[in-house]
Amino acid sequence: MRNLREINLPTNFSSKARPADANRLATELEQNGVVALPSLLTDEQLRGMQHAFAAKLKRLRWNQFDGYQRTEPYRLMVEDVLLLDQGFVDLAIHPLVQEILSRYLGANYELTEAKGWKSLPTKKDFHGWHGDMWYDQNVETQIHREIKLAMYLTDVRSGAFNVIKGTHQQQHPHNLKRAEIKDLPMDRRIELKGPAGTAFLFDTTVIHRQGVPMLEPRQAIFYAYHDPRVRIQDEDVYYNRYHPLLLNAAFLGGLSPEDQRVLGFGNKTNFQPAFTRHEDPPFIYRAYCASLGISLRWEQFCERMTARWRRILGKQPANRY
Ligand SMILES: O=C(O)CCC(=O)C(=O)O
Repeated sequence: MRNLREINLPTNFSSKARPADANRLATELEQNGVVALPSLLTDEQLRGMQHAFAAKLKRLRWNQFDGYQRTEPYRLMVEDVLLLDQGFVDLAIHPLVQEILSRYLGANYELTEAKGWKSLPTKKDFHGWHGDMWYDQNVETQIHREIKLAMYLTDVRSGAFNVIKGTHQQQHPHNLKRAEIKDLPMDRRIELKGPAGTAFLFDTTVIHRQGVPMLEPRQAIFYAYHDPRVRIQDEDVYYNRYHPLLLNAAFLGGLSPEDQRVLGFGNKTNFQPAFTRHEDPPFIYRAYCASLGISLRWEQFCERMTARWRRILGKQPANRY
């Protein structure tokens, strides 16, 4: 198996993208379906992102407590990371990333999803070889192009992103069956281990997966770029997966018209007015809501009782704030 060091990995780039670098990296992406990027952010930007991401991972999102979402056993999901820190936005519209993407995806691509997750240690093979399904394969005959930009926020020594070089743009993306996996050219497998800040681009039709085993927790972000005019598969419309990006006004200073276009400013193509999730929340959610109502009423009762006793005993109420 090849590893990250064996695919060209330049060490440092200024924030100005040189056309020759972009050409070389776009060519490698075209050939292999994956390309490792040079260091795109400063240490300070990376630290800001790690700090903000770790804060979201402190607790499960609930009521007024912001946090991660958990819908599967081995990953804690952090949605809409562009809200969290300037670095996440700077990465999304980095000049070198834009130069490569416009070569590979054409002029109409946008950033359509920006999220990340903490993968928990496990030996379980829960996320097998696949290409990412996103467009409606019932109506779209063409194999559409989508690129993901990935960046590790922790050092990754196990459970790294795995990819089979050169398998992109050959078939509509799907989860591979056992028989297909048997025929994969495993001599072209690359495992992208690397320190925090390691970034790479891949065509999401390339056969890829999270590596097993995952021996220590891994934090990473994955941004998806594609043409938002392509019809999305029903499942993703149902869950409103490719909703317009949620952004933080504090991080949107100094954007060029092209940055704004990439971030989808003013594009309502995939906006679903008054969207709410279609499925009913599980029983545990209703139990939480009921217990919240009871605990709020109990709190109010206790406050009233305390106030009454203070009046009886002639004491001033304690300042709560
Ligand atoms: O988490 C990983 O390493 C794999 C990510 C992946 O399969 C995906 O983003 O489609």
